[in-house]
Amino acid sequence: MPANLPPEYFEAEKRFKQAGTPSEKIAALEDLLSTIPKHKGTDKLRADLRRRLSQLRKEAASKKKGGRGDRYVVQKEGAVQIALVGVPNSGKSSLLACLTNANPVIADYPLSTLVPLPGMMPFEDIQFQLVDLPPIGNEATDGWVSGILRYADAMLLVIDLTEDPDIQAELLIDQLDRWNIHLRTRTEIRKSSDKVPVGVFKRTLVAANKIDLVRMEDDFFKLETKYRHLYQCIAVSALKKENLEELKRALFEVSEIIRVYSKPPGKEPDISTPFTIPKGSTIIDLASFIHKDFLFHLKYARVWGSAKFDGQRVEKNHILKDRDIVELNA
Ligand SMILES: Nc1nc2c(ncn2[C@@H]2O[C@H](COP(=O)(O)OP(=O)(O)OP(=O)(O)O)[C@@H](O)[C@H]2O)c(=O)[nH]1
Ligand SMILES: [Mg+2]
Repeated sequence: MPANLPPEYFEAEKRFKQAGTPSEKIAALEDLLSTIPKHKGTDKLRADLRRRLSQLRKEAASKKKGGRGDRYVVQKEGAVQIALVGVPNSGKSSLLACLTNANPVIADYPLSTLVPLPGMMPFEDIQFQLVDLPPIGNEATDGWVSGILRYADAMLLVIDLTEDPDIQAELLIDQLDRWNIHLRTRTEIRKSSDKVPVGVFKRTLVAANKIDLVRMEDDFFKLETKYRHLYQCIAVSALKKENLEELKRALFEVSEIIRVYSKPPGKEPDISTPFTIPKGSTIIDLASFIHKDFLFHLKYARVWGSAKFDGQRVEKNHILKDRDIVELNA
């Protein structure tokens, strides 16, 4: 056991030991992992815990229908999994219907969505998976909904502009915080003395829906002014299909991924199916993403796009940019 673990580790460890259902165990273990400082001395502990986490996730996925908290698991597809989060009737299902190929129930009564429904949203040459969910704050579904949220890559908060939008946003953020699901803010700058909250951190975007029913200047700007330093806010109308292209682009940006096309040496690049990797990834990251063996055998790489000139040989720590074409030479 490394000597310099913070007190939060021991609190989280206690909760992990007390966790009952598989989904509680997964949640507690994720929290536990987030408390461990990253350095050489903790490598082994983190690796051990990650192995246990992946084992628990596998068990939960193979069960699918189980106890309270793990009734549903949505298998990830596409570049990023984005969960729709909102109060009843805010328009989550309506947005899913106009952004993806899915056909959810849309109704003017609250609690019309009862089970998770994924749909694929095309954006340029990649696909995002959106997951429609029942509203937050419903005791019957909150258990498994929170389980899905912890596992998703990003959150799309869907706010109904006709119903006290800033109270809705506050309510959602507070509830997520209570589940130790924290919305990652735009700047995320912390002083070293700040206590880092236990839990998972999610990329977040706010879709302020039903702009067709309210005045942009009054209702949307009020919400935006309050939250724009934390999360990007986009005014949309699912009903009138307004601003949906902006919403898609913002989802791409908030996802912080880049597209990279691979080019076999001496051949044309494959520009039909890009690899999607995190922003800031290097040649080494790309090679290990494609195949571990690549990493060991990689001799050099050429890049078209972010290099000074096309086809330039670059260092292995060269940082890739969206839409780069890369030739890996083993
Ligand atoms: N005017 C207007 N109505 C909308 C818009 N988006 C959704 N609605 C309406 O709002 C109501 C609720 O929409 P849903 O998409 O079912 O809302 P939801 O968030 O999925 O609701 P739950 O699943 O019950 O949480 C329906 O009557 C929709 O037609 C919009 O942009 N403008
Ligand atoms: Mg719905």
